Amino acid sequence: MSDNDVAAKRKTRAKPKLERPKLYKVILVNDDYTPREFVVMVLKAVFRMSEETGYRVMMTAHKLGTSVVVICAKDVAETKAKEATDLGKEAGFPLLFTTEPEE
Ligand code: TYC
Repeated sequence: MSDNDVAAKRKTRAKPKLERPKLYKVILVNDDYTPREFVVMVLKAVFRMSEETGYRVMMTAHKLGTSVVVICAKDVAETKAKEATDLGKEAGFPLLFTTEPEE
């Protein structure tokens, strides 16, 4: 095989496909004990939400049971969910943030 043939072959060789990393949802779970204002404070502190967005996300969980907070990389989702849940725990509230893979 000549050098030219090798060069041509390289160009047509299939690139190994890099799988796009799966995205994860952070989910806020409603409970009967955590004060509404505390939930909004956590959403603002951990997820950098505005008061308005935090209130909307909190009220969605309050009314429907759960609310999607953010969709991001797995490690970020898990770190933030733990950070936010721990803030509730430290204050004596059962506030819960979970993660799940996006479809
Ligand atoms: N349901 C709580 C209350 O009435 C407020 C609340 C909202 C708690 C959303 C958790 O994920 C939550 N005080």
